[in-house]
Amino acid sequence: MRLVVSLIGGVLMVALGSSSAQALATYVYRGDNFDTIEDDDPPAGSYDTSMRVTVSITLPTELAADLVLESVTDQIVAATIHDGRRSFTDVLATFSTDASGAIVEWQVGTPWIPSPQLGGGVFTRHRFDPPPGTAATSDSGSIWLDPYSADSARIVDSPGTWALIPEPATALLFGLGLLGLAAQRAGPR
Ligand SMILES: [Ca+2]
Repeated sequence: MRLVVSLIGGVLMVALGSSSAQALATYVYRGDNFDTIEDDDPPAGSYDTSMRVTVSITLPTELAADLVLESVTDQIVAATIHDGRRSFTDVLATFSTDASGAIVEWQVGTPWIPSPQLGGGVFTRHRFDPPPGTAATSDSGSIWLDPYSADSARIVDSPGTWALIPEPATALLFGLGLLGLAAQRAGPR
């Protein structure tokens, strides 16, 4: 059994080594809670101040350094944007990054969904517009009916945070590889 575990671990380590160049990069956004709610009836239900915009975007590689409002929409491997009530997988994303590749500006959202169907969308934006240093920041979710009836939620001037998380499959392989190594070291001398 120990030998089998060691062999599996070794194979996984080799697989990890050969595929690391293609490791995916997933960026996760957590907005701050909405502070402004508008509620009509219809639509049924309401946003509330426990809700927020959250985003997950998986790209083929980590973002390059020093991007300036660069669209990555065409590179998205998988994405979800959620406003507390609805989730969407059709996502538009534009980023600026600093010298270390960290996200410093963004415009991320769903394409606008037109009325008279259940329309609306989700949006997070943190962007520095001229004059330099002037931040325009807002997160919002909305559900629209035609005509003139809408639920919406937003928070202004309170940007959330982005985090780069390990691609799950890669992390799993890495963990199994470490287990294999540990089993080898614990084996008979
Ligand atoms: Ca409502």
